[in-house]
Amino acid sequence: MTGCMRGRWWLCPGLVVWLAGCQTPPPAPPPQPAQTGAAPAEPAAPATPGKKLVVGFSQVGSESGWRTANTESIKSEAARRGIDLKFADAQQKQENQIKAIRAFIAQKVDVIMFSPVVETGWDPVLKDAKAAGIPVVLSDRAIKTADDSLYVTFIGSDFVEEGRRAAKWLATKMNGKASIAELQGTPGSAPAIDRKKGFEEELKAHPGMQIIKSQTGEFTRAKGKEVMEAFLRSPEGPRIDALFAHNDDMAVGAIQAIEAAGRKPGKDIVIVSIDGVKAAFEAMVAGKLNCTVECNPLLGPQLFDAAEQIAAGKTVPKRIESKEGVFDETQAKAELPNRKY
Ligand code: GYE
Repeated sequence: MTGCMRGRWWLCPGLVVWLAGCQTPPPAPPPQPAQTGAAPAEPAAPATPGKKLVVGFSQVGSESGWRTANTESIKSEAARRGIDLKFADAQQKQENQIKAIRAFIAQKVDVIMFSPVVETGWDPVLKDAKAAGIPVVLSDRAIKTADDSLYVTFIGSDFVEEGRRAAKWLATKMNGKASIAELQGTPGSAPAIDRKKGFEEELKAHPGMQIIKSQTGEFTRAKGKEVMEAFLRSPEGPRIDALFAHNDDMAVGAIQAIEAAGRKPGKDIVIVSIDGVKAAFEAMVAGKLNCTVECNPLLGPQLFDAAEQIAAGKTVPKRIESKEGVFDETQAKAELPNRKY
């Protein structure tokens, strides 16, 4: 018997209507009965009034300022809504996330959410969640799967677009000519893969801009610093006049390495990164970072809106995008007091 026939609407192919790429999701349509299968479907069981919603969340880790703000948004929003949140930190390890998800299945939580550290390798555990009838929400990072029915919705940013925005800004700033060092995020993660893709896509329009060094800095300050030191010591080091860091933390680490090497970050080496955390705005105000492309970590409200709708048997969009902008050094001072993370 399929989940559909048991009235588990979130398992039904074709029921979720909105497509990837929608900037502003239209208002949620009224609850619908399952539409596939010959037998009349039972309505999805709504959450029992008065019963606390139980949500299991497996977080990537605490690698960056972005992640700290994301965790805080999730925890505070759950508390505000009286949701029973079971939170597990995977310390950047997929095996820990798989263990946490299995524990949530055993505990029969109402909804499972997780931020997948890497894109692949999730099908077996998500099949178990599906078999147990527990809906899954992807938070911030997408997965690669041949079976989209393994999750209900993915809530997060368009990382390819962020990469494009970073390259567009850099091309204008450098007049289409640059020797770029790139600090990549966690290997195999959606933001590292997609930000690189978007950035390189945009560079094609600017033949004078080339990536001459590229390596992972694991999304951390310490690794960003270490790898930038190595870049600067390499034979290509003296030619580097621009840096693209996949997140602000690595850019902040790289700034230290650039200063230690006797060069001026923000001037000798123009720096663009992604996230928009407070430390990036402070570095811009200090003239050491040139631009940050915003990636909104405050996903708690959107995540729990979705969890509550799912538990109430309502349809949610398959893809929910967070809204974000681009801020450069000319706007940093005015924007700094508004930053919430
Ligand atoms: O950019 C980075 C964090 O998945 C969007 O993960 C997130 C990324 C974010 O470690 O700072």
